[in-house]
Amino acid sequence: MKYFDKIDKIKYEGSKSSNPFAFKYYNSNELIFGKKMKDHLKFSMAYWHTMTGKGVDPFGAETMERPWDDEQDEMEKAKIRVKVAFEFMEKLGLEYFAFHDRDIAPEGETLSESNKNLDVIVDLIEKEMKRTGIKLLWGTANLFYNKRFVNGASTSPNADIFAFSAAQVKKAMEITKRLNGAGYTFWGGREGYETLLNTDMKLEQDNFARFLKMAVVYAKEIGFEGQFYIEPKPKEPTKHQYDYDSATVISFLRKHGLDKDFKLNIETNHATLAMHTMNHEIRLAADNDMLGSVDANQGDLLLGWDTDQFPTNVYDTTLTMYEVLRAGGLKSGGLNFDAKVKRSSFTKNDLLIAHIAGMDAYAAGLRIASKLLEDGVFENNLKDRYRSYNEGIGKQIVSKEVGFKELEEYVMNKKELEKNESGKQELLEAILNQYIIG
Ligand code: XUL
Ligand code: CO
Repeated sequence: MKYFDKIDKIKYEGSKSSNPFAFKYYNSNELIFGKKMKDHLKFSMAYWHTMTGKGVDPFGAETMERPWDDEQDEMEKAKIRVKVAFEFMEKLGLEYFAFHDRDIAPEGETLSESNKNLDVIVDLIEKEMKRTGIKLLWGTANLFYNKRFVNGASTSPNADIFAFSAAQVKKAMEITKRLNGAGYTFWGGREGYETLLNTDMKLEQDNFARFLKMAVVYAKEIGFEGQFYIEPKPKEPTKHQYDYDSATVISFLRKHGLDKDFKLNIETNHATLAMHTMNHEIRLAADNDMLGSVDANQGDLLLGWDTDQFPTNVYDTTLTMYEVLRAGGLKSGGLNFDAKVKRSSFTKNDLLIAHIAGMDAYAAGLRIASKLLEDGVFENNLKDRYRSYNEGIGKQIVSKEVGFKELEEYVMNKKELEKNESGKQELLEAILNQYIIG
């Protein structure tokens, strides 16, 4: 049975189109810097929000109309969802997807039962991937939903939970490898704490590093060559998440000698919860050679929690794509819509429309960002602003030829220092507007 057969495959109709089921800006094969738009953007569907998200919030029950979920048996439901997922991705021309183990198959009473369920569903997914050519961007394990993870997974004070988590990740890595996943993501889930009154933070963080090392060792053992990612998030579900932001994760990985084995999967709403902009987070990762992938969504700046909305803010998508292009693109990564439709957007067609809106916003952002880069708008300004480091004393500082004594000597009897110049922020913001509005 097909669930989206009343709507044709979504096509590009251009910015004048009023068809809600058409792309206005995303023209998949259009070349930008000699590369197809779709290969710059590598859009991915998040199985958890799109296939299993039901619209519950702390105040209310499910709202989503998902006719394919009418089946009562959990395994049957999981099988139907595979078909729906691929029908949906084909309709939109989404070439990638991402999942947690528990999104695709129900959890059994034992790990062995859960693994058997997974094997059945992975068979089906594998067939659909062959049929459609759709690829797995990354896999992951859900180490936060079940009550056993109440005190964390690899950072739980209970070693049995550490063991269970390891076994669960082992299987999730195996199925990711089997499905040729380009990556495997570790999002902290409940790896964090509420109060130091009951927490041995050092042991918990060291255990987290031990866990990641075991994953690296096991990947080598099974020949999994996908990229490992860590996804920073500052808070929620715990007050102090250990993977707070890019800077925290990078220093943690370096401390434990894991920085060559991981890159970052940076999520827009997590960046803003950490009081950073998304472009800051990406720039920091890229400057440290750790930009991996992007969880594309947006938060609501008036709310203090992770709303995971579809990205429609073109200002933000422009600056995100600017950083991605500036960093030379996403290699193994892509733009994964870790985004859910609003609780009140409950029809199945809202799912299509939300993805179209997100894809269009990113396509528009990509186009604008490529022009900004091509015209050297910000890059030329940077060159000019920092030019004092290309000659004279600045050059000597950069090439480590001078220390405090030489610098003292340089300024000691100088009556006038080189004049400071305007940072031109408003001018640059106005130019950015010109590029966005056209
Ligand atoms: C949670 C979140 C996760 C990860 C995968 O905020 O972003 O969905 O992306 O576990
Ligand atoms: Co995410």
